Amino acid sequence: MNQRELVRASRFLSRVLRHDPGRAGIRLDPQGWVGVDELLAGCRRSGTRLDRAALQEIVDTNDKKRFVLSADGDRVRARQGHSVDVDLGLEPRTPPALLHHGTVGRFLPAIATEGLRPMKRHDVHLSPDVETARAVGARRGTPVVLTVAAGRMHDDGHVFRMTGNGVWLVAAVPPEYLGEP
Ligand code: HQG
Repeated sequence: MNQRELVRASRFLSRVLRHDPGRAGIRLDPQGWVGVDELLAGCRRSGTRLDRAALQEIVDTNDKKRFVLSADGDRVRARQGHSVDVDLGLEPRTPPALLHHGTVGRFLPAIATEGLRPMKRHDVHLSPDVETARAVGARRGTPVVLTVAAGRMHDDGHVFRMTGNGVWLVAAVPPEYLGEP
């Protein structure tokens, strides 16, 4: 598979493993896993070329390590970013004092009153470093990076989790914990 086909297959995987498994005629288990054989068959049926080697390559080389194979290699899932209901089984963890969220100016008035909400995803996604947050915000325009007082939130009882690729997840961030760096 060439690079373009790999990117296209990777986008398709994001869609079916996070948002719309029905598009490939597959079902995710409650933890978000699907059997590799079932996934590959579903991709074939829905017209996306993907074989075992290409899947492995996507898992290994995806820029954000969005996907992970089970230890035995029989199952695969997205690490985070789902809109379908899954329980990723991530343990609560103590976050660093500060985390960062990249967004754009047009959302700031709503964020100032409502705080950060997960919108279509399960959780608000936060980045440990400003650079990553800036890149996340830049997907939508000129990025604005907000600082989240994660340590203080944690002390106040908010539950944080971290995915295997370093993204921090929290249900919501009330406005009193937000600031600009
Ligand atoms: C904004 C990508 C109005 C929020 C990225 C964001 C990340 C509000 C958008 C990951 C709001 C939601 C997540 C409020 C939040 N009012 N707007 N109260 N609260 N927002 O895509 O953080 O490529 O769901 O600022 O790289 O942008 O998918 O979240 O702009 O890691 O692997 O509403 O998705 O990773 O957008 O991105 P998203 P996000 P992947």
